[in-house]
Amino acid sequence: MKVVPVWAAALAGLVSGAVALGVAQLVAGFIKPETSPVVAVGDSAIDLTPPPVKDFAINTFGSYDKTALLGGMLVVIALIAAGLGVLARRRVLYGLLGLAAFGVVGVAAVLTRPGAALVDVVPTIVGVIAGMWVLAWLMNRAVTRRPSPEDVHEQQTQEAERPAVMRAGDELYAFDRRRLLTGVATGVVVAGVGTVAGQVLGGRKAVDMARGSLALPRATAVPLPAGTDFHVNGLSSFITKNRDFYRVDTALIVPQVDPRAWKLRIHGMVDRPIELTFDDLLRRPLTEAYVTLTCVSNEVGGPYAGNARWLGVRMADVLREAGLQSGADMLLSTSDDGFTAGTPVDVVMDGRDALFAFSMNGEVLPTEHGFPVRQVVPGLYGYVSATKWVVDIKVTRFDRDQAYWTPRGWAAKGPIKTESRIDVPGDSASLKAGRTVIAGVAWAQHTGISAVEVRVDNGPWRQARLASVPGPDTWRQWMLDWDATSGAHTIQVRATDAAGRTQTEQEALPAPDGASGWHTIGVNVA
Ligand SMILES: Nc1nc2c(c(=O)[nH]1)N[C@H]1C(S)=C(S)[C@@H](COP(=O)(O)O)O[C@H]1N2
Ligand SMILES: [Mo]
Repeated sequence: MKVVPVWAAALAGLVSGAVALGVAQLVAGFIKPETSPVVAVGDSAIDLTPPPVKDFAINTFGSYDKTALLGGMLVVIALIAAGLGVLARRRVLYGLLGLAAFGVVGVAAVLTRPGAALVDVVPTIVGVIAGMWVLAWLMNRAVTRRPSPEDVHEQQTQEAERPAVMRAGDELYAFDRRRLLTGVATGVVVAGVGTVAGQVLGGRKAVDMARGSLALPRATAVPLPAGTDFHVNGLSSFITKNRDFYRVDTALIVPQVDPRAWKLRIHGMVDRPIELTFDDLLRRPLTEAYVTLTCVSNEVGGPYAGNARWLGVRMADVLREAGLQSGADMLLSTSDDGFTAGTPVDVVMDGRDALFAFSMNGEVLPTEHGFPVRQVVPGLYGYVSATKWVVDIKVTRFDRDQAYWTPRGWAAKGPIKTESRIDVPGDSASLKAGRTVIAGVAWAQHTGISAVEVRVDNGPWRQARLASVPGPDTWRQWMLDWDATSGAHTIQVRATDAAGRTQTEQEALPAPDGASGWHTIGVNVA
């Protein structure tokens, strides 16, 4: 096979890898999308990220970084596949063994995913077999046999004066570029069709359609008081649009949960275990509430907070029906994709608007925010409460069970810390001297914000004006006029909650239980 140039062998390896993934994707489409080896390996990579690599882990949850993770994985896979092609140039068997080893990694990843079944390995195995076959086929196509030595010998003896086509020691085979390239083209088509068809079969379309055709029950419209929004340019609007709402989760691909198949099981330390269908949920008394979600991995001044109007069923109503047994202090909720959160029972039962929500800002819950049903609990960081695609609740105890982030170095309980953020001006902004506006949002969910103060260059604290709020569970806009004088300035903000506690100056990083400190920015006034 040495007559095959290195580039051609690498190309054959690359295409074999692509066919393996494409075929796996196609078969995964028939079973379920999470059984795709790429997704399983990526999800495992996310779950296995060691706690010390906190920064990486935190960023990995954001949706943008998932694209980066997938892209990075594909580049690595492409390099390995090309390498295996080059290896196959020595002996095809080496390349085939390499692909098989690849398959073993994929199978291991698939089998260790939460809720994995043996059948889930089928996409990986079929894909790898297809890839191996294509590699052997392409390497075979890459060469044509020159006339055999016998032919040559005959020719030589018959026509000794004619130059020999081949002399002893010469290659028996020649590289056949055209046949290889037509084979490569076929492989590319198979890989592409497999990937696309797998995606379509994967149910994304089906769930999107089910989502689109859902009629929401009429909302018990909660009137929003006037004046929740100052409409200042650059200031976070009181309601965060669904498409602008931050997204944080461990799911590499957004779980596709068909509402017609969805069930919520409530079991564990309850008198009467319950199973609810989506229709059951819609028929119950509904509650609508404005709640600001906050991520524990949000740094002071960071973007991982958003406010929406949620419609759903009070968790407490359903749990009371199941009958909570004494001694239970934790609700261990599980998502369709295996993520878990541990929520304190007393918080959910104390009368606040803790919801099984199916609507966000008047729309059916977007798929990436947990369709068909997610939890929303005012006052708790998302990682201990806001389970998206929720399917199971085990009523249990904190000393018996652990949720996803606890063994990864985050606190078991996660009450939200009072925080305030300066939205305008932006950090390191250049301003013109004169009258300008400093504005932002502050939150202390389920307690409420009663004051926000701002100071410039360590001067006296000045009271900011507060926008109105519908209740204690949302963030609150604040603003202050400022006569900017030329030079460099530092601006700081601090909030006081309705219980009279002023936000701590003590700086803390997000891990293990949320960032704290005063948001501080610098500006330049010309
Ligand atoms: N299934 C699932 N639900 C989840 C998570 C997750 O990783 N998986 N992350 C939680 C975290 S850490 C946060 S902050 C919120 C974010 O909700 P959002 O993406 O709708 O903003 O979802 C929570 N629910
Ligand atoms: Mo979070």
